Amino acid sequence: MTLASYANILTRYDLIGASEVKEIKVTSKDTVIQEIMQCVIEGDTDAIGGLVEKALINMDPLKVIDEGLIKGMGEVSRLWADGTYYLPQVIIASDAMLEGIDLCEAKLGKKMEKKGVVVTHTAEGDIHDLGQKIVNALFRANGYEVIDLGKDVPVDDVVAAVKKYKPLMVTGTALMTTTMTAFEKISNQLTHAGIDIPFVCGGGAVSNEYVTAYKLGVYGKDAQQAPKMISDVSNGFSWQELREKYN
Ligand code: B12
Repeated sequence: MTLASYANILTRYDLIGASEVKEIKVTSKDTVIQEIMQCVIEGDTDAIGGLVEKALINMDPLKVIDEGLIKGMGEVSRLWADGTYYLPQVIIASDAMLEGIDLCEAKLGKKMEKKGVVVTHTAEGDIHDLGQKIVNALFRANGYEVIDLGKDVPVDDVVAAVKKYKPLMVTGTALMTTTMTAFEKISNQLTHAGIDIPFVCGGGAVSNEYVTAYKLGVYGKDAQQAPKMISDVSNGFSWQELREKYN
């Protein structure tokens, strides 16, 4: 049998059925910020670098992260949740976001003296590390040294890092109900070792109710809370006080 037409020979069948994005629900009055959000949403890794560089000429890198990159990625999560986006689109969107974050971090990182150390990780068995990467960028942007343990980090490695680096606080990100249980194990081991620092846990899988059920646990709903929380810890807040203020 001969093929009547070659028009669809390179069709991405995994994307067939993905409806066009009809309405973007995030907007900004600033044209460059709007374009950056659009780039993340469309996963445009060719254009994102130039636009972020352009924004950084006269804009605070933190504003570019908060209002452009994070908001754009938030919209991508919404489009995934309502079935408009499929995984390939989410992945290229996250590539674009991370490229932008790297540029903002490069601009911010060098000029600040470090205010203290924080250990961050994504839960054992979990490779969803976008939230952790945002948190890392915000900590660095605010002058903290980040010991980034990465993703899928064994419980014992988190505990060992806390013992080694003696951070102001430790954070965890979990996006799966099957992986978030690692947090309670970390809390138990730290408590057993007599370590009494805040363990701020976030990510789509966890909730206030879950995190506040174990010792040291403080629920981090939004990455933007992370620098505020560590600043409070620098000012002497215990994990109980942090919990009282934020949860
Ligand atoms: C992107 C994505 C992926 C990417 C991950 C890329 C990466 N490098 O992270 C890829 C394609 C690799 C992937 C793989 C899988 N995924 Co996935 N994925 C998603 C998706 C679409 C978006 C998640 C995301 O990145 N959101 C954006 C980030 C920024 O959000 P966030 O991490 O929650 O962070 C925010 C807050 O929570 C908070 N926060 C986070 N951490 C912290 C920490 C602190 C200290 C603070 C203060 C705040 C904070 O701040 C951030 C916002 O400001 C979700 C669906 C969804 N709508 O959420 C599914 C989802 C998480 N995935 C899911 C699954 C099942 C999988 C797979 C198992 C699929 C498979 N069968 O292979 C694998 C996982 C393999 C593994 N072992 O981990 C499920 C999990 C279900 C569950 N509840 O257990 C979800 C919910 C999809 C679904 N509805 O089924 N996935």
